[in-house]
Amino acid sequence: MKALITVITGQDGYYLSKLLLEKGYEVHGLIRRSSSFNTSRIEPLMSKYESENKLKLYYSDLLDSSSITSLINLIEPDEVYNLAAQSHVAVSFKNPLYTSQVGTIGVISLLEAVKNSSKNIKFYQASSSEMYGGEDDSLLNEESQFTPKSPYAVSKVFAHEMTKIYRESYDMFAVNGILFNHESPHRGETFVTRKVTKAVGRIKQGIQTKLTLGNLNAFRDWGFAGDYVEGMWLMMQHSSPEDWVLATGESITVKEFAKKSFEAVGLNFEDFVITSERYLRPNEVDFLLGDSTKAREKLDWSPKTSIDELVSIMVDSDLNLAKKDGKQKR
Ligand code: NAP
Ligand code: G4F
Repeated sequence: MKALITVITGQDGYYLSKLLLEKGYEVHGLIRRSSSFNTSRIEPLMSKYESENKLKLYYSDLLDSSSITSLINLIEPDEVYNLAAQSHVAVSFKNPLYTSQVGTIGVISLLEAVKNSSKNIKFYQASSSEMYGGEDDSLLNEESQFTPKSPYAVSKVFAHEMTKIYRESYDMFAVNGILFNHESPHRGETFVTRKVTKAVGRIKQGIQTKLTLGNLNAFRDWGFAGDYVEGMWLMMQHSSPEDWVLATGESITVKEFAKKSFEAVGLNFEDFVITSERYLRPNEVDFLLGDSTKAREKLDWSPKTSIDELVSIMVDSDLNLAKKDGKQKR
């Protein structure tokens, strides 16, 4: 089996490519040109699988439709996983055009290339719980209404609906995975969980003194990214193409996540966390709680990692990184 992952260098790109390589797939991954190295997450996979020709990397960009079409025709993958997005909600308010271009035109380029291929290719679109808008404390499933609150969320609704249109119009195996927040030691450092656990490690090691956050009262349903990529793969193996929610079914506030993280190293959250308007958003998603009954029943998928285990995995990893950093500085 051949999979194409657009793109492979992000958090989910790492966990998904690892899963597929371990399953014996040939993995083809898009990377973007950057002025500095951007493959740090996948380097362990590159050293293990590139020499066996099981992992192949290609420079591209979702906005370069000619390159996307050429690569689909060259690789002829069995499955395409579209993970590419300007995925930071706060940044999407600052860069609405770019966020929207990648999330709309970029996704159509990919859908067109898949549709026009002579091969029957399955397509996965990374949809998001952010599309719901989180206006009240209801449990959200595949039937719940979307009320997007950011340029990011609007572009995800567009891509979600377009994926459905291609599925219904052209009989394509095209699925939307509506994933609630999922985190890991490989999470980008500007998302709140990783920002917290990185700071906890550094404060514990004496190389940082304070942590500045924004809204502490937002609720999120946080799971572990390693569990969620298994759900993505299961959706692609199901007998029919459908839309699926992946979530833990538990929601806690940013404040509770931060408290747990500081407690994990014996520190008190109140002694270190301050808040600043700088990190508030023009429009906030207050409450997200997912109901993944459909995936549990029809895909036999369930999250294996509890919120306390997730905190522990992330804090341990960031504490180790801070120890190394501290040694280098001495
Ligand atoms: P991530 O680490 O930010 O990865 C997103 C990837 O998109 C990055 O590798 C980035 O490339 C790439 N990208 C950005 N602009 C691009 C462009 N113009 N062309 C091609 N690639 C581009 O995010 P993630 O957490 O792994 O999330 C993966 C996908 O799932 C994203 O679409 C995200 O919106 C969606 N999602 C995530 C969550 C979550 O909680 N993690 C929940 C629901 C949905 P670089 O590596 O070069 O920057
Ligand atoms: O970690 P966040 O930036 O994630 P957010 O906005 O929920 O989006 C993530 O999950 C979505 C799925 O629902 C994905 F689609 C999306 O791509 C991304 O992966 O913020 C979480 C909450 C927000 O309410 C934010 O206002 O934390 C709050 N927050 C408080 N202080 C902060 C901070 N967020 C960030 N990034 N940085 C802060 O200092």
